[in-house]
Amino acid sequence: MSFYKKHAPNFREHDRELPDTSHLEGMIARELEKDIPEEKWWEEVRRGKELGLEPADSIEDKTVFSTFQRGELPHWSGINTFLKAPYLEDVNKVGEYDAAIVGVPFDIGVTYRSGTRFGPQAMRRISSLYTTYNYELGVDLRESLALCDVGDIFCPSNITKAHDQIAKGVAHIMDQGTMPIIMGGDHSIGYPCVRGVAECVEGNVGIIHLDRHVDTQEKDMDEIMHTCPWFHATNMPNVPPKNLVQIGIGGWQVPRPGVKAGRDMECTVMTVQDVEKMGIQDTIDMALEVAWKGASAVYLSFDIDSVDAGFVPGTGWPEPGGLLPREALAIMRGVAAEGVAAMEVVEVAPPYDVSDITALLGVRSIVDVLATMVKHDRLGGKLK
Ligand SMILES: [Mn+2]
Repeated sequence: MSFYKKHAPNFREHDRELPDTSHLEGMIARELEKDIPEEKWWEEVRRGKELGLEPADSIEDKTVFSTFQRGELPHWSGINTFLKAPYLEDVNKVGEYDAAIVGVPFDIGVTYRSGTRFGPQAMRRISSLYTTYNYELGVDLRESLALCDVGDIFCPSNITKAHDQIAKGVAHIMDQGTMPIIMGGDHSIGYPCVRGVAECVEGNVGIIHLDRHVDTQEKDMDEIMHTCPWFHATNMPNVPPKNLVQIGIGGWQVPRPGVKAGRDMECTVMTVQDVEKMGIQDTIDMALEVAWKGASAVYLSFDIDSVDAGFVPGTGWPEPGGLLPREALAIMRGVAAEGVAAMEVVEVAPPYDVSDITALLGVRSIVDVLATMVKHDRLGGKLK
């Protein structure tokens, strides 16, 4: 008897009717792709040839080639804005876009490892690894979202002055009706970012905050460090602490002064074990209920260290036992489906990163939130 027959002695056991696979996300998503337009892609290709010249004669496939690269391809080369979105040098025109990426290269609010000042550039660089299309969601950001990169906020080495610059920059973007996507920077920037957002919102702002650390103490070593943003943010009249939800908190790096302040503020805290017990959907539902209660906007703050240290070596206070990347992403997508006014990704510190994996997760959180908001009609419409 030949070997393969020993391996499968009765092939007819598998000769049954095939199972129905049409309900699989994988199958549904494959169908979704056919309804996505590709106009903007071809526009980009045309622009590439116009500005970057027709390719050399020996190039056989002349459809996507230009002599000088002006578009997405090749992924490894080119000038890296976030996702190769247009660089908007004139910020007076930011209102023409649905969402604006803004870097906040600031890290003098750290209490251990520095390096998050390089976070925005690392995320921009590795964002070139991604296409603009997401399989499961069936969304192509290039086709459905006017996205720009406004570059970085000019941050001086003074916490108060830098915070004022950040609040002014974020408020400028919000004020033009554009969603700010903030790439930090250390977590002290959460305070000025929310300040900028809260200035532009009529009504209350809730905060959904993924972190291992509470970040709710008033001062740390006499300054408003990255352990302090929510104490100050929730002192603003339209940012009630009762609308602050913290997810992923726990472990051995939570300062007791912050816990004490959080107790007084009556914010909501969920540990990793809470998330595990409740499951992702109940976590999302509870977070949304609390953050949106009486609020007219929600701010999303993703501290990359909310994720287990094994996945995010490039951060200032890595801690084992955090969320899995897919849990953090699923929670953020669930939050984004209801719409968020602005989002920050903080504490990506490239000097300690390995193979860009920390920066890559930071990028992923942004594109997932953007695509989810597009999918649920919470964002978009300015694309011309
Ligand atoms: Mn943290």
